[in-house]
Amino acid sequence: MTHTQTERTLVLVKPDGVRRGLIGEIIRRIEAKGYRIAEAHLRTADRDVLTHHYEEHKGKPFYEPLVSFMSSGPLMALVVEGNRVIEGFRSLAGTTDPTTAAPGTIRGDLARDWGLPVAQNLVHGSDSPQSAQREIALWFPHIHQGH
Ligand code: RTP
Ligand code: MG
Repeated sequence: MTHTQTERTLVLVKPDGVRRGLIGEIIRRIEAKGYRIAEAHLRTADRDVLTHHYEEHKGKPFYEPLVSFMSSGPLMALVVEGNRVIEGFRSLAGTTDPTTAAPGTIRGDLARDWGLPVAQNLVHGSDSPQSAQREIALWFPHIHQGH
């Protein structure tokens, strides 16, 4: 396999991950995979940043519970760098629903259930290069992305 592509993605350790003391375990898995933490910032997100972050979900039934959950305590925002890390981190995280996320993934191993009314699934990862660029600019506005 010769296809290599160094990328950056935006990862959030969501408030459930911070509350449960899993920042270290999640970063350990990211680093063990060979990715590099390029930026890190612990903060409680306000509704303004979350409105922009989740604009694709506006109007969906889980939108308001999602914004409330995501602003319920500190979260850890990370810029993670590595070979094809956008797709790779999504794979490391597992599918959205922790119940069916594969064992070996962050959500499959560590997240417990849907945590109704909204999935409390420990992490977020950008889903495309366009999302990654937009989300890194949103969470780390001082970074120059060079394109
Ligand atoms: P994320 O954006 O957080 O990385 O997760 P994702 O791509 O796997 O899932 P997405 O469809 O983008 O949904 C964003 C987050 O909203 C919550 N959610 N709850 N039906 C539900 O109750 C529901 N659907 C989505 C989850 O926290 C999900 O990660
Ligand atoms: Mg998503």
